[in-house]
Amino acid sequence: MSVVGFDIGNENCVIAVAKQRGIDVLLNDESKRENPAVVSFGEKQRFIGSAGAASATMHPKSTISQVKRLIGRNFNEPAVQDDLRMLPFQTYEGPDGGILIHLQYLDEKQTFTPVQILAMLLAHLKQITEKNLETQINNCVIGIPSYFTAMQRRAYLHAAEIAGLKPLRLMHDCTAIGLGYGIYKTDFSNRGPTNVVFVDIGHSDTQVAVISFESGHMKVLSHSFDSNLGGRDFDEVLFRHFASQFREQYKIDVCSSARASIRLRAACEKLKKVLSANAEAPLNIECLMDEKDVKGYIKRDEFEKLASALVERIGIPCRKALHDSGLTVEKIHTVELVGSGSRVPAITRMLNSLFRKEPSRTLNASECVARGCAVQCAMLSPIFRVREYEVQDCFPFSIAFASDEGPVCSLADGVLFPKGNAFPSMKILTLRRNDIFHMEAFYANQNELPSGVSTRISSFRIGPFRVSNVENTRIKLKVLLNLHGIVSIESASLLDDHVDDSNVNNSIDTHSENAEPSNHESFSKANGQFGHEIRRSKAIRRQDIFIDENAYGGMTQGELSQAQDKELQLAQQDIQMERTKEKKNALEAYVYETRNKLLDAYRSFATDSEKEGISRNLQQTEEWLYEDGDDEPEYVYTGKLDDLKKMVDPIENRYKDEEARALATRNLLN
Ligand code: ATP
Ligand code: K
Ligand code: MG
Repeated sequence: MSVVGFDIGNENCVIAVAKQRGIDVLLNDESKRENPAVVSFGEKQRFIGSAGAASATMHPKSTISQVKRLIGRNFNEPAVQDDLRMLPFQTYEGPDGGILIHLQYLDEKQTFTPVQILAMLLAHLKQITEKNLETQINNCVIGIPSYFTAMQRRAYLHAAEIAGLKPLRLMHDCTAIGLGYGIYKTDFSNRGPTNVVFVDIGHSDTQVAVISFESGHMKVLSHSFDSNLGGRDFDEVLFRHFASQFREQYKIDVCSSARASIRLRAACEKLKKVLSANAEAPLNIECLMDEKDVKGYIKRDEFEKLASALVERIGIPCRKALHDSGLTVEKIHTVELVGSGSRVPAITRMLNSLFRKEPSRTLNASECVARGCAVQCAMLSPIFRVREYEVQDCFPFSIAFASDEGPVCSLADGVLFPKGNAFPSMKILTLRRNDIFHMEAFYANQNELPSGVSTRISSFRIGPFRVSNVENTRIKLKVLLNLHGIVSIESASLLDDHVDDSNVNNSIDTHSENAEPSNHESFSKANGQFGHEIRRSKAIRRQDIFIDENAYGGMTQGELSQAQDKELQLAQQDIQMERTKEKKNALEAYVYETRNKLLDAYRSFATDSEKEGISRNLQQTEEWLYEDGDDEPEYVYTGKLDDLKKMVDPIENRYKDEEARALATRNLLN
């Protein structure tokens, strides 16, 4: 069984695996540790990861990147529209309000959901992992932003299922980072907890968490974020700067050309990276537009001025995380800076003055999420022994429940899990109802969510059931905020107080019920707490009630298996094309090899006319490969190879016979 952690970034994905001696980050076919989050549809096959990034400029309209921004979101959200404007592929609103990606592939107009694209990416990462480990994998832990809603989390689970993966946990990125940080560290003070702020600045977002460490235990005190602020925004500042400069200087409007925009954006990203290490940097792009070569130049000071508002904005989630943790700056021991977007030096300076200490970079900035996820996977895997370590995460949004009769919880506005609630967590809701009823789970506070995101989670139909005496009957709901951060009603039961004691049997639950809503904070403790305060020990008859959940924006089983079939079909096409390429290469190699042998090994075993005939055929095949035979089905290449072999094999056989004879003679002499 495998123990794998995946970091799915908006720009880069990282794979980490746990081995007995520690955590390894896997290399892909190009020997890179980072896999671009890109799926590119070429002429006849898909290119994913590094290969996808390489084919992006060739097929801009059928190259899908930044799918993390789109997954589990609605087409009409303003933030989604902002993203779509910058992405070169075509999108439409789906019938459920989601996003559909349209592109031309294999001579057809094809439609994919972001879930399907993410599944392709995950399947690619799975393939790299399996090749490296030389075994099949299923179990994994996948990092997600803490600000993901239930709809986004479910979308990840669906994508994983389509890709043939089974996430044991979707883990908040910063929690994974904290785990990787805490589990190996042995020098925590034993005079109280060590409080660390983690700041992860990625491609499109910034996440902050305050985590308190003690030996054998970590507790996330707060999560906060800006879901629209990352490295790409710094690129955009440079892009706008140079686009306007080139408009004046060269009279070109870069924004009017998709290709030129992609190239200038890519050049600006490079420029930004150069500025992280140098005080100034040049920009040169040949033939950017209208056959014009462009030149530019910028100093780091000037870039920092252009980007100063962005740098300031990073301070906002930092202050919020600190505030929500209930700690003051003096109580923070360390600030750990991760995510490749954090390499801009001005960010370090801002954090230094905000937290009044130099941020540390003791973690591997681009690998720490995947590494932490691999550690978590090892902890959750039954075959792996990991030291005892408790991870307590907290959930960043308030979750409420309402029924057809209004809010159901005793807390304000129906909130059952207030913001900051530790999870996984099980809570009990007790209601009085006499017939089938509906419940709705939703995020209680729109302001806690990224702006414009829907607050809907799920609706539930509970029943039918029959109650004769409402006074004596309660409906008990077990509500679970699970390990993935998805809330659901796990079970509903009807409890009837008026039962004769002599009727006690298996279906009777003799524990008393706590006041509503009762708290069972952490998963491990949930089971033990039930019988704790027995106030009245009365026989209660229990009957399970059917729950029908309708998850907002989820996929049906039918849609899932359809997507699985489609993915299989696409994967087979890719494999077929790879095989065809191999066969073509084999033919080409045979031509060269045989030509050399004719001059060398075969020289004295073929007649002149045989040599001539074969040479002519080799020549023809070579020319054909470069012209008409450049793009043929597999059987054509294998057919040609067989034909050539038929001519060459007799000579090869004579040569081999002679070799064998010579060897036998040598052996005889020795
Ligand atoms: P996210 O976490 O937002 O989903 P991600 O994990 O893919 O995205 P990272 O790989 O952490 O993101 O960071 C990518 C960003 O880091 C890009 O915007 C890239 O330009 C930026 N970056 C990489 N190297 C440097 C550097 N040397 N200086 C400045 N920025 C850099
Ligand atoms: K990453
Ligand atoms: Mg990241």
